[in-house]
Amino acid sequence: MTDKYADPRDRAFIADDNARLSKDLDADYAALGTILQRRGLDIDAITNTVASFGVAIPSWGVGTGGTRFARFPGRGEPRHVFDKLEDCAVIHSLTGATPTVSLHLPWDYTEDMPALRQRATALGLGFDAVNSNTFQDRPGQPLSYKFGSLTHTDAAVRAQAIEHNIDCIRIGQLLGSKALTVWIGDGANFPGQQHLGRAFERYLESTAQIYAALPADWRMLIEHKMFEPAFYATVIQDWGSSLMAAQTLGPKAFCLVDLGHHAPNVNIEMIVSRLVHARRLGGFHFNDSKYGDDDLDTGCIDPYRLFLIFNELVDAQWRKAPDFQPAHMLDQSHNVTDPIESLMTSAIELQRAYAQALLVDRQALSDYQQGNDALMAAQTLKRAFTTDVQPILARARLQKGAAIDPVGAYRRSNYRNECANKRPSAQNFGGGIV
Ligand SMILES: [Mn+2]
Repeated sequence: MTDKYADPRDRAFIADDNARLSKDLDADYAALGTILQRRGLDIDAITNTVASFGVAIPSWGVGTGGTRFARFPGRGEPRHVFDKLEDCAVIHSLTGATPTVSLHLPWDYTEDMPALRQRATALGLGFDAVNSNTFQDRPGQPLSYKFGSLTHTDAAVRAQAIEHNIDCIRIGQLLGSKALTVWIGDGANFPGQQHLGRAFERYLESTAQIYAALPADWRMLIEHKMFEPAFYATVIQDWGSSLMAAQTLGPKAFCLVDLGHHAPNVNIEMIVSRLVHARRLGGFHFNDSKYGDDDLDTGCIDPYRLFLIFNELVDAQWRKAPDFQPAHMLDQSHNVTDPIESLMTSAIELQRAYAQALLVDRQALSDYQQGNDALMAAQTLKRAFTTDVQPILARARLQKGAAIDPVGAYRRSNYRNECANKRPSAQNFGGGIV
């Protein structure tokens, strides 16, 4: 490998990289096509469906996240939101799977939001949900969120947090965003510290004021989280509280499922199914975890769980479930990898789970369920999951002018080296575990 830099967003560079790999891909794709044909599946139709899948990149994900203990900065990290956009464009150019960016405010605040939108448009990117941040104090902020924000006992603190969320909506409108994601760190570290019922009532009062400021075509996404930073009780700790809040607020409020925000071994696909039933599945923050809110790369620990979640999503599409339009967003924290490589890998893993779920023989599964044939029902899912869909994913990218081998192409481009030269190391990069 030489150190020569090539812009990984350049179509000619990608086409050149693909040229080395396209012959093998053609052979693999034809072979898989034959296998799927025997199962009554049209590979091209599946490839086109996979190609239409998109997931939003979290702006905070393109920098090194860090843990509660330390943060080890990476080389050439983005210095501000404009740099973050450039990195997001690299991810989208190489994967063809990440057409939008999800911003975090005030981390991504800039005086000139219209210029940010212009730059995004020039890079072929749009904006998904904006995320409000009332879980930390920013410099010069009059009142502290140390003991809560939207649920604080002091009405003045609640008013400040409400105002910030309404600001986020205004900024989101300037960017063409259509949703506000609300996650709060509010809760208690000790039994007795907080009146559990009253805190929830204060949450509903505060969010009702934010909800009232939503434009007609906007959604409010309520993100639950079982623990951290509150280690005894969080106000919106699970999908039950989230659903109650959404149903209380009104038809524009939905539940957002962050895969890492549950107790270990919780059946997340079951939660997805219930939220589809309630018509309140607003979307996802995808990541993976072994223990808690680990924010590891999507699909790196338990790809079968990810597949089972997509199985529910494809089932909902297949049944034409009403009000079913979940937002797909990544929410990861990268500590030991190049964030661009991790985010590309995660976007691809989502497409993999989606492709596998599209292979499920739904009529057969339904018949096995009806006949109480547990073994064959389970095998029907396993057969789809164990099919190597790599040629479908690569072909979907190729069709869109993206890379057959995104990580390989990225490394050959020397983009990170170029960033390290161009971007003096960032001291105040906004990031964290959310
Ligand atoms: Mn999240």
